[in-house]
This record gives sequence, C-alpha cells and structure tokens, in this order.
Amino acid sequence: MADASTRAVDLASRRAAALADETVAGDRRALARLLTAVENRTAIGEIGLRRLYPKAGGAHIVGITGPPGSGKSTLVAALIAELRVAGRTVAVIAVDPSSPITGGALLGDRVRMQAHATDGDVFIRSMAARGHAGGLASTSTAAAAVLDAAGFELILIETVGTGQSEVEVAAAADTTVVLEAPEMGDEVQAIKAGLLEVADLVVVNKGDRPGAQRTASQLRAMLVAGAGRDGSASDRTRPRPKRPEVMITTATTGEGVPELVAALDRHRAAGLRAGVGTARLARAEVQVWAIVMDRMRARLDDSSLREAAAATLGEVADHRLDPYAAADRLLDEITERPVPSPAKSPLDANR
Ligand SMILES: Nc1nc2c(ncn2[C@@H]2O[C@H](COP(=O)(O)OP(=O)(O)OP(=O)(O)O)[C@@H](O)[C@H]2O)c(=O)[nH]1
Ligand SMILES: [Mg+2]
Repeated sequence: MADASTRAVDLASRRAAALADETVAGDRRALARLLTAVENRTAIGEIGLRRLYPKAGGAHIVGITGPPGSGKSTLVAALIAELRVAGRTVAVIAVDPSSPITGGALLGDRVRMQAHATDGDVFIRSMAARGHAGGLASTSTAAAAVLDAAGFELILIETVGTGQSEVEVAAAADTTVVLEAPEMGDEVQAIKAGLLEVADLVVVNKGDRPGAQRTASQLRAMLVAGAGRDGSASDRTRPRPKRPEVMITTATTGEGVPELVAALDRHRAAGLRAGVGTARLARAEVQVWAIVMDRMRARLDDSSLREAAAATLGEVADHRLDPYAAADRLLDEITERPVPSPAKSPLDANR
C-alpha cells in the first residue's frame, strides 16, 4: 500500500518535472498540458508549478477587464499585433470568454495576419470560470506564473468585469486596464464604480463611435473628484490608491494602441522602481490563502479526520459545543496531523 502510494508520488514527480523542464525549454505542448494540470489542481500541476516558481517573476502581468462587448478581445488582438511588431512575446489567458469560438477565431485571424504569428511567441489560452468559485483569481495567477516561467514577457488576462471574482482576477495583475465603451447605457454606469476601483489605466475603446471623447471626459472628472465608488462611509474614508490615466483606443483599427503599450510600459517601470509591488503582494496573498483553504479542507476530508470532524459538528448541532470552540478544536487537530502528500489528490496520469 505504502509502496503503491510512494510509486504514485514518484511517477507524478517525474512527469511534473519533465513537463516543467520542457515548458521552460519552449515546448508549447508541455506548456498546455501543465496549464491543464494547474487549472485542474492536480498533483502534477502542483509539483510542476513548484518547480517552475523560482523561474517566474520576470513577466509583466496585465489584467484587462470591462463590461461585456466593450472590445476586450479585440483590444487584446490589437495589443498582440503591436507587441509582436516590437518583437515581444505575449501570452493571453481569456477567462470564461462568453463566445469562445468567435473570440478565438477573431484572435486567430488577427494573429495570423502577423508575420511571426506561428513562431510560438504568442500563446492563447482559455480558462473556464465555472467550477472555480472563489478560486478563479488563484487559478489564473498560477497559470500566469507558468506562462511567466515559460518566458513570455507580457501576460494579458482578459476577464469580463461583471462579478467580484472576475474583478479580483484583473486586480491580481501588475497593471489593471479597465475598458469602457461609449454609450453603453445605465447598466454599465452601475458597475463602473467597482471596476474603476481596480484600474491602473482606464481605456475608452470604440474611439470611432460618437461620444467617446465625452465618455473619457466624464471618467476623468469622476476620477479627479475621487468618485467611482459606491459612496459608502468606509469607501469615502479610504484613500484612493490609484489615479489612473484615461486613454482612448479604437481596437478595430489599432488607433491608440501604441500609446496604450507605452502607458503599460510606464506603469510597469514605475512599479519596478517602487520595489516589490503591492500587486505582487496581492497576488501572493490570493495564491497562498487559496492553498491554505484547499489544504485545510483536504485534511478535514482526510479519512483520519473525517469522523472527528463529523463528531465535532454533531456536538455543535446539539449545542454541547459552541461553533468557535469547534473551529479551534478542528484547527488544532489539523495542525497535529502530518501534511498529506500531493499525490493523494487525484492523479492526472492520463493527461
Ligand atoms: N466600432 C468599433 N467596434 C469595436 C471596437 N472594438 C471592438 N469592437 C466590436 O465590438 C464587439 C465586441 O468586441 P469584443 O472584442 O468581442 O468585446 P469583449 O469585450 O471581448 O466582449 P466579451 O468577451 O463578450 O465580454 C465586436 O463586434 C467588435 O468588432 C472599436 O474600437 N470600434
Ligand atoms: Mg472577449
């Protein structure tokens, strides 16, 4: 029994090490497999990421968020084109694209127009938000670390800015771009406040549409006034950490995109001058806390603890124990047990 489990760990470790090394060496198939393993939180994903982690940290991670249809995917394609002209490598994580096929085709077409599109310097990956409740930010952060270690200079993470978790994904980037489009109606106004909170750069896309200038002026006025919040007391007393620049782009023609790239580079350079950025610490927090929660749940599910946990819950249900004492007791029990090996999570031996 112990032998079988040891062999499983060895196998997972060897496969993970091979995938990690091939990924760093530029093997895109290995990269894709490792990303799948990381996304599914398998043992191979964990071991692979651990091996790669020291090699990551060089990439500029850019979150691109905004309301549905504001032109995020089109802008990502335009950014890829611009970055490729400059010979820079770029990876894209598209979180739960609402129209993956169209989006993919759109990106594919635009990327194919570039001379170096097939040379492996562009990598596009879709990631499903479903099934990652609460862990979406940590999963995409882990995926970004893999792409970072694989050597991509820029990593763009596209998320729809509708829910809190999607906004958190964008906020875990070094630079967060919030897209708006002119004349998008009241619905957009409602989510603007929360979205603007996380913006390092605000981009009014569809600059060819009437009202783009006016929308940009309105946003500038909001930001200068310190608006763009929900107006609650805690929000009013909290100092606004960012004073984002507002730019205009037309993603379909590429107008304003070179200026956007320059603004991204400026933000990146400013972040580097400031030392270990708050964005990086936020990323570390998102990742480590998610793993702590995963580990705790896994240990409570571990056969040796399951009965004790059930008994403790029973005591709380009977009011013989208060829920705080129960939580403290379970935490004590968790910390007394040996750390379960990653091989105890389902192995992706067939991937
Ligand atoms: N006129 C104009 N149309 C644009 C521009 N950018 C994007 N579009 C169009 O707007 C529509 C939505 O663009 P997408 O890039 O798919 O928008 P998105 O924000 O990625 O949408 P979701 O991923 O569904 O949230 C498409 O029909 C684009 O062609 C622009 O600068 N000008
Ligand atoms: Mg899109």
